[in-house]
Formats: sequence, C-alpha cells, structure tokens
Amino acid sequence: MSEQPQVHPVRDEFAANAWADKAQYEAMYQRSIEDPQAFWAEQAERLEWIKTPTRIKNTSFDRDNVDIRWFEDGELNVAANCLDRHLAHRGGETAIIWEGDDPADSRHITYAELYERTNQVANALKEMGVGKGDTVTLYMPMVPEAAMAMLACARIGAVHSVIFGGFSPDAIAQRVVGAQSRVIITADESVRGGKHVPLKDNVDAALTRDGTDVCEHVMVVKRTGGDIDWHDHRDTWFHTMVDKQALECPAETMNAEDPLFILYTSGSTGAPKGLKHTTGGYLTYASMTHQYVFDYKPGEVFWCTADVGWITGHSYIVYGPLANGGTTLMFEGVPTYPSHGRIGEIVDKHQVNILYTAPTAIRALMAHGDETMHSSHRDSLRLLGTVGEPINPEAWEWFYRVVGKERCPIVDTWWQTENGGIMIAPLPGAIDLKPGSATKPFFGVRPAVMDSDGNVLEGQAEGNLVILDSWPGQARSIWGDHERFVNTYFSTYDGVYFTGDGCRRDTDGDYWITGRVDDVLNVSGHRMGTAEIESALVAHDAVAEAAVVGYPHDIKGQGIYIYVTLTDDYEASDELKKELIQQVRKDIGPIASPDVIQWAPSLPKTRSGKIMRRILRKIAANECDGLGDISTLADPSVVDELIEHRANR
Ligand code: 6R9
Repeated sequence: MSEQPQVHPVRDEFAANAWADKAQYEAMYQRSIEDPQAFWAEQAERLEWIKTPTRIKNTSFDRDNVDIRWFEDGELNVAANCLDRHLAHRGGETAIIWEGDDPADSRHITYAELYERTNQVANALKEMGVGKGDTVTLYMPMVPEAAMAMLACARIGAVHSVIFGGFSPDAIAQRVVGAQSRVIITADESVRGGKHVPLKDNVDAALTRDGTDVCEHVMVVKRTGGDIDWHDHRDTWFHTMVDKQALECPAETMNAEDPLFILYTSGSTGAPKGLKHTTGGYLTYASMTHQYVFDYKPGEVFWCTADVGWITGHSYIVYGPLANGGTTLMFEGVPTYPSHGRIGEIVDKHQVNILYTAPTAIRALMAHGDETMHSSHRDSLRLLGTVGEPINPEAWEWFYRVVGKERCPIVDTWWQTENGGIMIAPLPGAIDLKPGSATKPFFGVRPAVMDSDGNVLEGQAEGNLVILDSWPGQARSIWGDHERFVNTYFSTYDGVYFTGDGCRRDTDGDYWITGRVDDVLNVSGHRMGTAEIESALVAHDAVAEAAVVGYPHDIKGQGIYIYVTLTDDYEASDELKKELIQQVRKDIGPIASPDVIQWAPSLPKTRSGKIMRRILRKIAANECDGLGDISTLADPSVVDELIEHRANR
C-alpha cells in the first residue's frame, strides 16, 4: 500500500482528560519494557490482594522450558476484586445493565445485588460438591446469570469453561470431556433476534456422547419456559437451587497462578485447544487495558457487544469492567433485531459512553445505509472500539462518521484468546488514529516483525507478528497438554510467542495486522480451523477428501469455501450439498456453515501429497490470473478444471 493513509490526530481536549496523553504513554511504555518488575509491581496495586506479591515476573519463552508466572507468591480472589471491594463505595450503583432481545426487556443490577446473587450461585455450586480446582462448564445465553456463574466459580476457586451458545452438541461434548466437568450450567433456551435456540436440548444431546458421563449435574436457568426434557437424576432448576442459598459465601484464597478459566479456541491443526488463564496476571491485565485503552472513567456506561462465550466477553463484559467498578452493558440479542437501528437505540436508551464492537457488525449496518442510524442520536458516545478482525478503512470511516458523528476516537484493538487482553491499540488520548491500523503496543507488550527464517526485521517491515516477551494476561498453557502449547506458540521461532498473524509496520512504527498466516479462518470475527471443518466433512460417507479455505466476503470478512472430492458411490447434487452443510453445522455449529461448495474431481497437490492451499485460496477469491508457480504440482491440469468450475464469480 503506497498510498498515504488518512490520519486522525489525537484531539487536545480528549488528551487533556485522558488517563494517558502522548508523553505519558511514551514514558510508561518505556518503563514497562525497561523495568517490567517495577512497572507491574505497581500495576498489581490496582487489585486488592490477600497477600501482596513480591515475585513479579518469572517467565521463559525458551522452547525447552516454556514457563510463565506472574505475581507467583501473591494471593487474591477475583470475585472479591470484582464485587466485594466496590460495595462500600458503590454498592448501590449499577454493575450490569441487561438489555434483552426484546427491546421492552431490560434490568439494572447493582453491585450489592450482583454480590449477593453471585454468593448464592457459589453456595449452590458448593452444594453440588464443586470446590477449588474443579471445572464447571457454562453454555448460556447472554443473561446476567452467565456473569454470576463465572464470578461464582471464581469465588470458590472453581475453573469455568464457557462454551459459546452457537456450538453444537458434539462441540459441547468435546469440551465437557476435555475439561472433565462434573457440572454444566445452561438455560432452557436462548433468545436471539426473536428466535429461540434450544440450549438445554443441545446439552442433553451432548451428554449422550462418549465420555460425558463425568457430568453429574445440569443446572438450568429458566429463560423462556419453553418445552425441555427433564432428567431427574441430573437436572435442577437454577432458581430452585440458588434462591434458597445464603447470601454470603466466603471468597476462597487463590494463588495468583491458580487457574481462573479455560477457554477453547480454534487453531490450524487438530481439535480446539482449551487455553488456560490464571488469576492475578489476567485480572491485572484485563483491568488495566480496560481502563487505558477505553479511557474508562468511573460512572461511564461501557458496552462490549461480544458474547461471553468469547475471550472478548470474558475480559471486557465481565472481568475488566467489574474489576474497575464500572457499569457494563450486556445485550442478549443481535444488532439487527427488531430493526437495523437497534445498536443506536440501545446506546440512547442506556446512555452508553463507550461502544466496543466488531467490524463484521459495522459492515452489516453499513450495508443498509446511513439511515439505519437515524432512529437514534448517540450523543452519549465518547469512544468507539473494534476487535476480532482487521477493519477495512471504508468500514472504519463509516463507523467514525455515521455512528460516532466524527466526535469519537476509534480504538482498533488487536489481540487473541491466548493474550487475555488487548495487545496493540491506539490509546485514545495518546496515539493518532489511522483507519485500518491497530497502531502501537500496550504497556509491557513487545511486538516484533519476523521473516520466515526467524530474523527480527527492523523499521518499516512486513512479515509474521511475534511477541518477544511475556505480559501478565497471557495464557499459561493448554489445559492438560502443555506440549501442544509449546508446539503451537513457541516452536515456530525459538524464544518468542508466535501469534499466527501477519503484519506490516510502517515508518511511524504503527502496526497493521494483515490477517492469519496459518490455516485459521476468521469468519465474522469467529476463529475456525480449516482442519476442524475438513474433519467434519470427511466424516460423511460421500466425502473422499475435502479442502477448506477462506475467501473475501463483504460482510463476514471471510467466507468459508469448500472443495469436496466425492467417493465413487456418490454423485454431486444440491441435496448432497445441503447434507454436507448440515454435517458441519452438526459437528461444530451454525457459525461454521460453509458458504460455497465446489465439487472437485481432485485437488491440486505437490508431489509429496500436500494440498496447495495457496492455489485453492486464489481460485476461491476468483483471482485466477495470479496463481504463481504451479509446476511443482503432481498434476497441473487439476487447476484448469477447478478454475473452469469455480463457484464464486
Ligand atoms: C480478541 C479476539 C484472534 C484473531 C487474531 C487476528 C484477529 C483480532 C484484530 C484481529 C486484525 C484486529 N484479530 N482482533 N485482526 N485487527 N483488531 O478476537 O480473539 O477470537 O482468539 O481471535 O483475530 O487474526 O489472531 P480470537
């Protein structure tokens, strides 16, 4: 890109009131890199510790000994930090604003109420025999009970594993077995865009799969009152179990490195990985990034539109805002229901000051024109944010001009499930904005650009994004499989964390994330491994071989394009296409629904049998002129056949 990007300089009045202006950002960043021990010892003071840590950073990215510990002799409780310590000053203030799918439904929950209800849930879990170190699976709608359940686990030292409500029974089963959960908390149904999703039925189906008999209890929130099957030996209603509990529950003393949660995410190979996040470092980092990146001030209403089933929901609906004593808005529905103006209407209704959303949502609104925003004023907004995928400059400008009325800076935040919190983003009082660039690293984060031989590139450069040293919010391991953690993140290049993303650094030192360089797709901001989808497909009798690639999609960012080679017994048909789509939805969930299926008599392979995905990606993108060198293919004629029958033109 040779064209000069447009720059939106920091406004003086914003900088004057921000937590960090340019000089402060630079001084603090410098210190965070030069003396991480002192820097993070100070930052740890933002939390209330039972035992103040004295050992601050003890981390190794050495491939033979990946070992990450922060604040390792400190003790604290996350729920006490998110609830108890706010009671004296702001017990009567709103912790959670809940906005239902139906615009007529909303609720304010104060810190005092959230505290009591969380304690009751914690006591209910204890009654079911859940204790420190046990895992609890949550498969829930976006209702306050989800936050209560997360905090209740934290309170008693249990480890939660939240599964996004769009995943299928098979995906639930895999995660329940992986985490060995004895308890699942779910709801009868969730409600999104007026439609009901049968969460409890999905759990019931999951619990017929092999290995899931570890699960002894299913606690069910009554959300809709819809029809569900009931299994007396394991099902209990959330309300009957929780209402009768005592309002007090002591907060368990946890070591800073005790696990707080597991969160599954897709990688380039194999089944999804359960990333393990721990207690002290995670909360310090979630709290600090929430304060500085969003310039969050006490009393402001913060709205992150993510689902709690994703890391963004963990860190910026629940833990970051509540650790900071903030007011967090939780929205049950979808941005386009009942009309495309819903986001703006919610902003007005609850006087939202900070709106954090995803490029895919912005593009979906933008596709309906500026009028979508005419049903609201949005004068309460002060700051906007995006996350989940690269934002194209057109969507950025629309968000800036139409949604924020050219008054609100936009923070484009790059980070990953593995990171725990925001890694690269423009602090709004400190860093000039460039549409499409996540700009500069957060405190303590040392990004670098590497070429494929593992050389760190200086100055203006393009290559793989790596992080040179640890930060407190980092995942410590993959649950039950540390070797996989090491192999996935620390073996591509020794001694650094490999993100899987490509990037460009410009002459100002600003980072532009260009997308994944591995076989991970980003569909509407959701991560999916091509390998996962392929294995769902080949499980169908008709499929001899399948290759999955991403292709540019106007709204989703990337769409899912599938090449399928059939076994001899089957013939291509629209019926079969439907079946294959169904197969993927069943195995993974509706979010992985293929967009395009192309029948491929055979796939382009190297002589050693490796599928040339580069070529398949080009054909899927309808860029058939620049296929590059295909002479290494075992049978180059395969390519002509695929081009001729390409499905996206
Ligand atoms: C927080 C979250 C992580 C992947 C990441 C990258 C992409 C996220 C981005 C972005 C460009 C941004 N990504 N934010 N790409 N600009 N601001 O999304 O976590 O679900 O683990 O996805 O998403 O490719 O590697 P996760």
